[in-house]
Amino acid sequence: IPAYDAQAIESKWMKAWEDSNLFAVDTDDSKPKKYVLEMFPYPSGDLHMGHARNYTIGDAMARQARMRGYDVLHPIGFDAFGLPAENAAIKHNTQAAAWTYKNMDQALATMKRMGFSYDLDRMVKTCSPDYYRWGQWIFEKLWEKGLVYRKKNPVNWCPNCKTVLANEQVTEGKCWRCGTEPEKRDLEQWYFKITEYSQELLDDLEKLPGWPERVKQMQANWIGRSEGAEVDFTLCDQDGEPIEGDEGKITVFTTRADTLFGVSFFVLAPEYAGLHELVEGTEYEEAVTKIVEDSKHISAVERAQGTLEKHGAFTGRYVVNPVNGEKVPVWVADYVVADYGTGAVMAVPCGDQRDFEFARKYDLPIVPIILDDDDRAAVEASGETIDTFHAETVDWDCAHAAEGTLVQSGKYTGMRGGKHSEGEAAIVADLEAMGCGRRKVEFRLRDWLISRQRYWGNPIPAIHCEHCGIVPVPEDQLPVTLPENLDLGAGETLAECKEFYETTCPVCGRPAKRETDTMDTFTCSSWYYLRYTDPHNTELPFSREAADRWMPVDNYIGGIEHAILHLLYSRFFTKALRDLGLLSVDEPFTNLLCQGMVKDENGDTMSKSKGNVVPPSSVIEPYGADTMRLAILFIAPPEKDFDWDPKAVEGANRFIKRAWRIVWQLVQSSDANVAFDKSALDEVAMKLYRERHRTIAKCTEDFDRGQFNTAISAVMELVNAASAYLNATEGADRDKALCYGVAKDIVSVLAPICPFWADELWHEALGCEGNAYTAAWPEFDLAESIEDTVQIVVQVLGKVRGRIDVARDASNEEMQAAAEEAVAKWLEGKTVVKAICVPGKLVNLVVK
Ligand code: ANZ
Ligand code: ZN
Repeated sequence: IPAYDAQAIESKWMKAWEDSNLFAVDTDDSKPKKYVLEMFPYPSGDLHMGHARNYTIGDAMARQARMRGYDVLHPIGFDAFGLPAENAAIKHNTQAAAWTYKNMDQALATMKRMGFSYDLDRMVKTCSPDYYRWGQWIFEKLWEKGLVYRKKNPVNWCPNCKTVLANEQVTEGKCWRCGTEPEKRDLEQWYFKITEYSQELLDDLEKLPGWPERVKQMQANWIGRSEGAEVDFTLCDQDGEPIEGDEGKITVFTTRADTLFGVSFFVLAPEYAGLHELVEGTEYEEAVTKIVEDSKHISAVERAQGTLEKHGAFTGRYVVNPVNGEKVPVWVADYVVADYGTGAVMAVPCGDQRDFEFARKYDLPIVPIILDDDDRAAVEASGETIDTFHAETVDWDCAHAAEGTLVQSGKYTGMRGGKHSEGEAAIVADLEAMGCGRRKVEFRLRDWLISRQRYWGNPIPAIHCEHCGIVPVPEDQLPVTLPENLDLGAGETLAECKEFYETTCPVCGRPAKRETDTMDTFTCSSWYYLRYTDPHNTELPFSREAADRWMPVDNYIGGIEHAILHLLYSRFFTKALRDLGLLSVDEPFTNLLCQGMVKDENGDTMSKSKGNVVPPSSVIEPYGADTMRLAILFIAPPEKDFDWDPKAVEGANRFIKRAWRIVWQLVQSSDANVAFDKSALDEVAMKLYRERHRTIAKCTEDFDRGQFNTAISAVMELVNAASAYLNATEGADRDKALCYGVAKDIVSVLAPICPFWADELWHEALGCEGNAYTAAWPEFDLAESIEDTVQIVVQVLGKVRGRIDVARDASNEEMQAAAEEAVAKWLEGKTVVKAICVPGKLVNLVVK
């Protein structure tokens, strides 16, 4: 038996696969398609363990799908624009492109070394003009469709990254990339109108049973749909006189119109559009201005969470409550955010905790208008009724009653209150009739701010002309290419690069200025999976035919950190491109597998700064890529985190070597030319035969679910069974066809996991042509794994007296006869009056 020499085998097959272009896509319409995709990497350096895990999972799936007869698309590329390249270029005084291409080459070499079955002819690099050209083209199509617009708005500006951030990119109040707290700046920026799709993005989550529940939940929360109503309040001054000179009303969004009788004050967001006019020149202006200024230093996310101390000031104005004509003071406070609802809130401190805290702090009235069941019971116990209940204030220490009975609420008193309650419906109906309220659905999702003031990204294809306004770059002039000679080290930006921005207006021909913002790199990763279906198309980003042939992606594998941003943006792009007539599907990814993290031996996340990174090369060099792949898949189910364990690598390596030996031994006892004959198998051989069917059945099912660890356990059992067979038949006759068949089975089921190992055995041991990769997945029949006999329990008067083997299909009479024989000594001198038979389980003999 030849020794297992991982390095020699792996370099031999790596070259052979490349030479024969083994992983080129067939595009064979007669076969069902399977699109297996791993989230493409950002080329920040060589691959790390997290990548290795991600791609190993995808590769095992893709390879197995291919063996099972699918036409498989399994591509890779690079998400190559972005700040790290720019920062590295500044630091090392090189070009961002050079840094990026060097890293991509390095990562690619490791991918090949790992044996990943990518069709490299379909590679997409987002920084290459033949890709980003189509990103610009899509931008212009979306623009034509009204899905792109510019707006001046307070935006999140990261002072460290020197660019604006989308809402989604501010996580826990910090820049998602560098952790710096963003500032608010009023800037005119480009937006994608993702909110046009809010409802569909929410509804279609139901079309995704193959996604983890928690990811769908996160998306649903982010989209944040709320059903409620808008209510109009008339503005007035201290004496109840209507205020002139403006619209004269303030509209709020509320999910709790049922609580209108409990409104004891009003709160505007510090950014509320009409706020300044309300207080201008009054004694309240100073205090209000201070709140406005101070709130700029608190992120909208934190403000919306409602956990911070609340600050506010009275504006000197009032509004009239439409349901009871009462005058209510208007405040400004930082816990109300500008970009939700109308930026104004009717405060009901008895029902809303934020309003409650604010009322306590500023000594505003808290009028109980809704009682929960306990409050109600207490009221009734004191002899009062709901109708007569009267109280000016409460002695509670927090807001009560998300749901309960309405009190002190005019004709609505006694109705149920709460979200979507009877009381809410009744009040909204009346407001609608009075013309001062209407049903409203709000979404938390905001439009996607895509402008970035950074160089290394896709230039926004627009031109600013003093005469014609902002016009798109004509299609035949795309792409707008990035200049390569920017002096980033000296701090030069696109906005300072004359050669780039000086241009002429495509409409009037006068001198004009090119847009210098680039697109958020998340725009590049929102459609790369579509470009893979048709990567060389020079007429379109992809043909509809190609997209429809391959989409949706059947298995998408990547990290949970993309649960919101990337996945939501990609879903939006798919829907928008569908509506442009470019493809047919509604959703891009049918099944989503979020792989767990690889942590260090102590359960810490690996990072360069902690110095605890285990590079893939530290396993590949001593043990080989197959061992690495096996270890990664065996150590834990793919969606679970695991702590890196060098022992797992050793264990995987031991198993590979053992399986190698067993396959060779089986082959040496076999003859490929002897036809298999089941009836020739003795009981020892039958055991191995059954194990073979069981293992393949289990592997097939587990691979489908991505549960490689249990599939590998099953293969280990088959290897054990083969070893047991070889031992039991030492020196005796072995079934030649069975030995060959099982050897081939072991190689086949491990081929998606240990592909180099498998191809070496495929050729050298099994003497087969071609590759295990293109061979068929072994057939199985679960029925063949079942033994013909079963063990059953024999009881006498309910006590276990023995166990016997009976034929699986034995009749009750046969079971009883066998049972009586087995426990004869317990039956001496007695008569069996009855036998209770449970087929496959037990016989209970009732005796006298
Ligand atoms: C009166 C009320 C009474 C409210 C009550 C709640 C409870 P969701 O469910 O998230 O949609 N609200 C509206 N706009 C706001 C803004 N811009 N900033 C801060 N809060 C705002 O929340 C809707 C509720 O959040 C609305 O219903 C409003 O307070 C508040 F017992 O109105 B409610
Ligand atoms: Zn012009």
